[in-house]
Amino acid sequence: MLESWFNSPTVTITEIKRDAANQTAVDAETAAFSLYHYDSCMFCARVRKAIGALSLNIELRDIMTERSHFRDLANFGGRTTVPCLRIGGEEHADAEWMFESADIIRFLAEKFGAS
Ligand SMILES: N[C@@H](CCC(=O)N[C@@H](CS)C(=O)NCC(=O)O)C(=O)O
Repeated sequence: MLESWFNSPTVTITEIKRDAANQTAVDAETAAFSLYHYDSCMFCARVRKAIGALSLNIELRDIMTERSHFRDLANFGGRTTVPCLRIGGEEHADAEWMFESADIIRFLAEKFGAS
């Protein structure tokens, strides 16, 4: 049952492979993203799976192993729930903090998935 939940997509994602030039362009865009997560969180695992399927290089920030990530999430994101996608902004205060695994997966699939 757990496996069927994990594999039940909130959106359908087709696995993406890009040529080098396109991957470099996407990498430049996702350089401004980071995913706050931890290993044993199932909601985080579902987002990590989508990130892998979309061939995205997004920095993973584990809030359990690095307490400064937990503090940043709480202080700037305003919640301590993971997963959370931090988007853009030179400073944490300027970033957008997107919560909810389904919203994050939908956002990434719409932006970087097969059109
Ligand atoms: N509906 C949320 C659920 C997220 C959730 O419950 N995350 C748990 C970890 S698996 C969490 O962060 N709990 C700690 C807290 O709520 O502060 C989603 O799909 O992202």
